[in-house]
Amino acid sequence: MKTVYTCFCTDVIHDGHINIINHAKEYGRVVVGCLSDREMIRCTKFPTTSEEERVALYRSLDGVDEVVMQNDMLYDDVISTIHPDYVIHGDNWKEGSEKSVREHVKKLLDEYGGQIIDVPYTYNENVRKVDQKLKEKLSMSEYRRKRLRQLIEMTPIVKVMEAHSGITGLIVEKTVVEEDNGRLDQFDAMWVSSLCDSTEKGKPDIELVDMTSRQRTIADIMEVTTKPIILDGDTGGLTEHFVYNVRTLERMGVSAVIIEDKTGLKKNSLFGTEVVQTQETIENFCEKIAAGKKAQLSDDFMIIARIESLILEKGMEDALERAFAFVKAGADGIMIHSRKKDPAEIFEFCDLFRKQDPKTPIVVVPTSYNQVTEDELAAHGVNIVIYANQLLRAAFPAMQKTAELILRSHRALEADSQLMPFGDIIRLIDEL
Ligand code: SPV
Ligand code: MG
Repeated sequence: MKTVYTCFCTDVIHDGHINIINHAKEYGRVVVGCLSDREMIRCTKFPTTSEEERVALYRSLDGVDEVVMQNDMLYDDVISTIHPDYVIHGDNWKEGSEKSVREHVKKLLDEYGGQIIDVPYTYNENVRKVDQKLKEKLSMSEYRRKRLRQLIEMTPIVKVMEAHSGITGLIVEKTVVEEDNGRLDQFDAMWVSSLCDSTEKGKPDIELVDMTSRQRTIADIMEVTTKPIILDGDTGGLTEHFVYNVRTLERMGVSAVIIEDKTGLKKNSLFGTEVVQTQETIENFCEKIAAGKKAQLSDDFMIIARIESLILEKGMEDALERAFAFVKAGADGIMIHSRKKDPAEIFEFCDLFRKQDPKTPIVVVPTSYNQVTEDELAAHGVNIVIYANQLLRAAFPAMQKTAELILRSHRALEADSQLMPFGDIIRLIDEL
């Protein structure tokens, strides 16, 4: 009896999956692989059910003889243990981001004479509806909100990119790359930065753009995306206001707010000690955290305390004292910020913090120490890395250059070669 293997990475079974099983049955014993959570995330398919639930679902299908876990998106683990005679898949993997996966599987099978069977991809109204429903489910506030906590458990480091509009949200949502080793990767979540949200509106980063406006930016992003959102909540404002904002944010489906331990007129941290900035007392900031935690209704929402001691040159001991106090007051995570050109003080903080607290998530923003890699950060116990402003900083010089070129040329022709073709921009956004 031959063995036919197929990998499923879905929470819902539709006509396409049934079609694959029916084809597979004709060739032999059908083994279905359940792609692990960790790999599903990297392939842009965030699971809405657990691995156990998916395994049970696949087991219940007519025609399936065995279900196994697949822990590698490139199939190395399952092919080396099962040695299937055939790997069967929808022919959509011949194109797009999964093409490299198919090529890798083919190489593995060629080594012992295994074969790929490409089944014409089923795309009908039922499949379209199921896909749409899944997408909608992921964008619902209760699913989106808890996704950050799930990601912290599922992946060694959660990769967060800034978004400050619908279109930048779409870039974070949809950008997928194929790495040199053939694996796919993508961002896990979005950061709604006070710097970018303010700069986009031509305003300084001094808590001038009010919470109603910040919520409008979040709503714009949420309308077209499904990934979780972390809000840069600046100082959190008055505690009496913060508690209302916590309720609003969690109701919207925001996963976390990060508030920084400053008081008075807040300026951007990257100014450091060049401008007057006052750190809040430990006692007052703990009260704000505790009030926020008391106000929130769901278990999913996270209030993360951001420590500015290293930015304001108050020393490592002060940073650590604050970190432990903020966690005790109820903070769900700690963000430690630095504007040094290398990550030494961040590593030192993380190592010392982790000695006493192995679990509380650590968040970092490597804007100035940008040589650091995600693997290095994860090795020091960091759970979330935020790329806080790079999309905005990439767009601004491109726009400025184009404005200058048109002004200088007294026409638009000279700028055209640097621009996205008109046909592409009008087709960029999917209509419902
Ligand atoms: C932001 O992105 O607005 C931040 C991070 O708060 S930083 O600009 O580095 O202070
Ligand atoms: Mg900010």
